[in-house]
Amino acid sequence: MNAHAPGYRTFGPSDACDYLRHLGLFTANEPLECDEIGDGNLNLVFRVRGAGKSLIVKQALPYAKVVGENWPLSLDRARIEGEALLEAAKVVPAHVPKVHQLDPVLALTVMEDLSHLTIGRAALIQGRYLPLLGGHIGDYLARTLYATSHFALTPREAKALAARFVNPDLCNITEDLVFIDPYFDRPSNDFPEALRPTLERHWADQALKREVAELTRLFLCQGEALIHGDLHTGSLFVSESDTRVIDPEFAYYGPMAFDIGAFWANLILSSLSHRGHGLENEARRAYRHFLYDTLETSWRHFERGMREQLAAGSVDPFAKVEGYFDAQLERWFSESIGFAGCKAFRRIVGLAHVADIESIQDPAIRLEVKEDALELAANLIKRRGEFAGVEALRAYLESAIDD
Ligand code: SR1
Ligand code: MG
Repeated sequence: MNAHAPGYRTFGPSDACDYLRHLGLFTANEPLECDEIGDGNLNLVFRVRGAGKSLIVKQALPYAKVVGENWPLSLDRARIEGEALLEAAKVVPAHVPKVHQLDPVLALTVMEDLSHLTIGRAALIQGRYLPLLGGHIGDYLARTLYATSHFALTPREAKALAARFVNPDLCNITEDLVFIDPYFDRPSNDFPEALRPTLERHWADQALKREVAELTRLFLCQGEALIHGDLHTGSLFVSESDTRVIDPEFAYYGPMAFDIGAFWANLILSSLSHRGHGLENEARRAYRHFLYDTLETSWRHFERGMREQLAAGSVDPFAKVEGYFDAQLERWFSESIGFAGCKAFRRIVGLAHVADIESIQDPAIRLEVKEDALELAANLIKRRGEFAGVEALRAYLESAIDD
């Protein structure tokens, strides 16, 4: 229960069934099966199955599930998530789950069940090839980010939209867990003691901290577009032919490159992690090739999509000034690399880790991968302005991860 939210109550499986019956999404007498399947950090997720269909009821808890009731969190994130999915559906309906109902009082969203697909992170750990993933994510990024930016909206329209997505609690999680805590010896951090000497070196690196401070400032101050805010591979449902982006509860008006960097960080961590997942040399190299193709394709689709939309019309009077949009693309590119570094660094040091690396069975390899991830992440952060283009970034990753 949350004293600040009249009408809110925490659901159990039978509440989820009754709720869907009440909405007429299932008939009154239809036998239903319901399981709580949430494995994320923050919410309850019920899958309700009837004779011919299956739906998801996702409900926010008034605290962070992963930590407990002593970390209260605004229930408004459920409205933000549902509304962000509806905004995305206006421009990329093929890449988000269909929303059937949004209930801000009960802090829940009823949506399409995508369990015929696989969570992106699990697919990458299994070494599955997803030939359309990079293009789909690049398209998703180009469409969602352009549509909510000042290239597509007047300043007044953008401010009205931004006002609906003020998300201080969830932004604060990112501010602390992604940008601040991992660069200091803080109690929320979680790392093996064997990593401490390496971390002490990074913590003493003033150049690294200066660049992280600048990227933090962008996250705090650069409200360019409605971003997903947590676009890691666990926020994707995938198959060989389908890609859906889920979980935009961290959505707010922020730097576009934060979403791009989040996706790239998770591809890079996957690439590093395959040292410990049993693929033979050639198979590992081939799989890394696929991961870098995915990164490169996501950027190419993003860039092409942004240029196409700009050519089709922009409300920004400077949009077609020679060199202006090219400069924006260059900025988004280098910022994406920097944010990728931050998102990779936090997954090694901070509170929330990634299964790609934690599931490596051999502790020595796991530690080695963590050391390498930190080194690579720090370099991406510090050297983000040095890459001439996505081929150069790819070449750097290929040379840095070459075991
Ligand atoms: C307390 S929440 C920890 C992490 O889970 C989410 O997916 C976000 O990445 C957040 O930082
Ligand atoms: Mg999530």
